[in-house]
Amino acid sequence: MLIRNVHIENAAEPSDVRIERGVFSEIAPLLLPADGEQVIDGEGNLLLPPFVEPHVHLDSCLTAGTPRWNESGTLFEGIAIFSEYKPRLTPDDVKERAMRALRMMASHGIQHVRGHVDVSDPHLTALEPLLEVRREVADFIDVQLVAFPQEGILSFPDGEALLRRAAEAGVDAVGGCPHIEHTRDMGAESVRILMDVACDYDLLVDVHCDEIDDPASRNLEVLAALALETGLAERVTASHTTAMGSYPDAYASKLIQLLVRAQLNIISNPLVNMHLGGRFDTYPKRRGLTRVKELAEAGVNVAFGEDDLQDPWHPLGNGDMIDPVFMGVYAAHLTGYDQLQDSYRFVTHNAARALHLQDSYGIEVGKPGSCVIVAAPNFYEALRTHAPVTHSVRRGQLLAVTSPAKTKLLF
Ligand code: 17E
Ligand code: FE2
Repeated sequence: MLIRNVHIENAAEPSDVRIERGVFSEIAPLLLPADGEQVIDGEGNLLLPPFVEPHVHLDSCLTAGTPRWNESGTLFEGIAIFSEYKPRLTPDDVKERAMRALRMMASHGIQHVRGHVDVSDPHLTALEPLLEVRREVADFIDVQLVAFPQEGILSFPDGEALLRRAAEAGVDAVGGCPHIEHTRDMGAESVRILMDVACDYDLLVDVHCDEIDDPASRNLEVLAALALETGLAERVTASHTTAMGSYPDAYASKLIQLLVRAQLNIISNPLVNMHLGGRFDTYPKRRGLTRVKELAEAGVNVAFGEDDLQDPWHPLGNGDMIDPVFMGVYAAHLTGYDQLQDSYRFVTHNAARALHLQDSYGIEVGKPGSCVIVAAPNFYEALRTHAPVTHSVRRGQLLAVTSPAKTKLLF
């Protein structure tokens, strides 16, 4: 396959890109098509590596309104509603919704997903169907699954045993929810337990950590200290960490240094954090986000996720990574020109790094020939115009094509 006339990752000059046997084989200013070679005209548009959705809940997606809508907009009402939904979960229901959500994501150029599966369920109903989905979608999307103890490891009956059962069943990563545990001590202990499980099963770690507007919620320091101590380091991710938006500056500064040393990844979910955060404030009202800009400037790897597509924690969401970036650059004050141009990294390279995909990810000769064409000459324009992904190519195969909408002014 030959992709002609594309600007690779905001490059000023256009290039041509060849993919052979599923791998990028040539990148040059001008390449001529071989006999019978499939040619895609990039029309001077932007070529990026595929979008990566590093944080989404595949078991709850597309359930919004059942059994009821989250009217308070709090994390806690969301948890209560999904716990009411859990008895209705069936393998078919989980599979059908997850499949539909993954196809939506694929239509927007996402080719890698990290999905959380709630294991605060004595029957682990959602786990087996999602393991099946992971296998069934492998040709169009890579899925990692995280065992996520939504209602706690110590505060939910048999929480640790359920986590270990999920690890045994073949998840890719171990999660936690320490700020939801009954006490601070239990929160810290839950982090120790989940790190033990990760070490025992040689898994990645991705913890819903300190997702609360409470400056006293400080489980991230425990996670980072253990990441350093165990050597799991860059295999560890903390998601949300919204309490950091409420920490005093002196403490935040000390913590950020620890995160840098521990090589921890941070995943922020700007849409859902803005939606759920600040709900207990009158005025001034907090934004609900972690310190995205300060973390990134200090050298911490920060990625953005969408978190939810139409479920008790997010009434909207459609699997388009432009949305969390758009919200994120406003909420985190990353609206300088270069910051806007570079912001695609939150949902491409940075997210790939959090998912440990580096070796197989990126537009470079010798790497898997996977990429997306976005209908804009650079990412600044893509963000401004909410440009669609016109082509999603995976290992040299065209997966999805979208025609941009055209408006004719009738005056
Ligand atoms: N569960 C949780 O604890 N936090 C979230 N943001 C979601 C589910 C979506
Ligand atoms: Fe989440």
